[in-house]
Amino acid sequence: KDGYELWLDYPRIESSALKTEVETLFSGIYFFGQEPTQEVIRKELQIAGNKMLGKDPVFTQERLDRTRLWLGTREELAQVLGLETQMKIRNLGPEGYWRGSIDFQGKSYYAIIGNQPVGILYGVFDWLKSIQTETFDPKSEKSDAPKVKLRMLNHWDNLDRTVERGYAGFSIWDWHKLPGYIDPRYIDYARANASLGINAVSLTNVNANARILTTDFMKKAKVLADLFRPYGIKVFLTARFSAPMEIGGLKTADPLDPDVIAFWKKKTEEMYSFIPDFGGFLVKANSEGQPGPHEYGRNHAEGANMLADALAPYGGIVIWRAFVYSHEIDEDRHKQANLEFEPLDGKFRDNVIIQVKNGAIDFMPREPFHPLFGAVKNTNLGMEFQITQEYLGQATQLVYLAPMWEETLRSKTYRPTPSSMVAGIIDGSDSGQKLTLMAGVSNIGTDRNWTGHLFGQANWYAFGRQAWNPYLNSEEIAQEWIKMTFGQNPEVLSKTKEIMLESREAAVNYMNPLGLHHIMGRSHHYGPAPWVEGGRADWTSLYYHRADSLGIGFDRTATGSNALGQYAHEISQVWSDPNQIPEKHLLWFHHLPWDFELKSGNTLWEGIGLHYDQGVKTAREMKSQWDSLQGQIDPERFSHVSQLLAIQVQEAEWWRNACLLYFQTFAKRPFPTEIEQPQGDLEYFKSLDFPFAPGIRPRW
Ligand code: BDP
Repeated sequence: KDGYELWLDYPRIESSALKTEVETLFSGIYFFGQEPTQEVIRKELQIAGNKMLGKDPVFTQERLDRTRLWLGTREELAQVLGLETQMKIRNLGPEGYWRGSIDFQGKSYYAIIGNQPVGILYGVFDWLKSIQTETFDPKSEKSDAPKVKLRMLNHWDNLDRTVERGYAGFSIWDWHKLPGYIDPRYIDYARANASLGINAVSLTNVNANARILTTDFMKKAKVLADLFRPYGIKVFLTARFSAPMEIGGLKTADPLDPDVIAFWKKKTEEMYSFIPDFGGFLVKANSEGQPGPHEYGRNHAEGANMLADALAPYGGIVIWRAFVYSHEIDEDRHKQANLEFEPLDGKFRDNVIIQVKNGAIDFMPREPFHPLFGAVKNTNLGMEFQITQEYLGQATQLVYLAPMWEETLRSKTYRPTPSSMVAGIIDGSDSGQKLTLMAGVSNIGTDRNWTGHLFGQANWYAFGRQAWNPYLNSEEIAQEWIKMTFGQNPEVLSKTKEIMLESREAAVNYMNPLGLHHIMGRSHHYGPAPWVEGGRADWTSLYYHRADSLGIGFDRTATGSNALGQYAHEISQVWSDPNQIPEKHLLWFHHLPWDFELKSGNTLWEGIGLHYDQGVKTAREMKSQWDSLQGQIDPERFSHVSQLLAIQVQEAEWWRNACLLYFQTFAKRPFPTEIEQPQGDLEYFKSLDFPFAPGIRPRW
């Protein structure tokens, strides 16, 4: 087992009662409709049946006699459904499903029903999951529907197949061989996404190449869109704002220029001629050197609306990123998105959604939620999480990210209502927005196991589940994933779950405890480098930790940058006080003396030491927990994870030693006696260089 099958491995059913139930249902399957989506369901049942039961399912041609399982839409099954059930299903919306048993003419059938074929597909995947996790009960009914409209992967894949911040090999999109050659992986990718309800993908890097919008590349993208359509997945592409100049021969990309407007209209029209259900454009503009409307004295709304108008006739949308900051602005980077977007509230078209990272800096191991959530009233806001572990150990570390996302989604924003939280903004329940989005920056690549680290799969999985329902609990998601990935062994389940659930806090502890942030290696972001200085200030560690002889931390209260002022009053008031702010965010918002007293009674300096040390201890525990499972997990996956955990322990020690030795040069205090004393030579740590670290394009 090498992990290629992901969570769709469909192991043989062990429980004999369950096996009998499932065998019966697989012995007579009837499809009411014949759409392409039904065909992909048929194929999935074929795979699942063979793997779980060792035989082909029987697909029947007539709906009663030999049939046990019905698959169809609500309309197709209307005759056999009571009015109440019909209403219930109707209310689940286009992607919802219902499954349960139906008695008809003295016989009982199990039915999986959607309003649309894609709902049936989701219902089937959910049913197969219930079999894999041994929770299937033919007598009870289940219905579900996604809470977020667009559940999307953002690939940061370049056309040359390198992947920005990708740690799992190269891009799975083989642009060179497209449109002629269809890699079977494309289908397995679509199956995996559909099994989670992911219904949109942006194929290309947000640092975009205009070439993707040329006719040749549209033809390639069309092939992928055609393959993904039956799986309910729409294709989006990133649009480079300067494309009118680069591929359109224009002298400007000014969004108010008639030729520029005409260029985008024509491009969009052409796009829809190839991909009639094209999702739209994802745009990074005026950020980190990317072109945008500011070059022409226009604002984000003018830029986004111009594209939105081109897409509107076809039902397409613009996803415009709020990850904007410019080094020319002498302002705390934390504040820039709000400064640029709050004044534009209400100015964006209805088919524009602003995609906001979970935090205001950049996918740190822990960030307070982004202050844009709750700050605008009339702007659609979507969530952007990063599944790829740019700042969380890349592909050498096991860090289960769902608890981090859960923490953000459940953060109280106090706006628009006193009980609002981030989840209620992005799913529309509090914000009232109709267009809703959760995007995750993909961690997928050509590695045989897709994600580099086997446990990276759990993050892809968890992202899909939380995008479907942002209120799901990360522990339950972990449990599902473990059962689907490793089977039903209770010891494997309990130990693996424990490892996963403690992994994120461990990473925070040995990397960025107490609100420290952005102190990793320059540009590749691998390993500790709190000493990085020089060059663009907000790309250095010193800018963020501000350690000096007096103390450490970034003052973002009213005496400092006042980024805190961008949050609701309920938050800014409490967090302005270093004794009241949750300690996990302490140094994010406060510069404090080394002897500041923490809740534990330790000084800040001691607390920093204790956290780093705790992180290392947990990493070691994770490794020994895993190793105790030897013989209970197949050797290939066992050894893959075990070796990577050994690396993780070394990296945790490296983080602790390097950071503590470095911060000690300012604090000038001894390390707390309870911790393992940091070993090594600071100069040596500083000299380490990683010119070939993955995930960045070589900068010659
Ligand atoms: C940062 C990455 C950079 C991305 C940027 C973005 O370091 O490679 O281009 O985010 O989100 O996390 O645009």
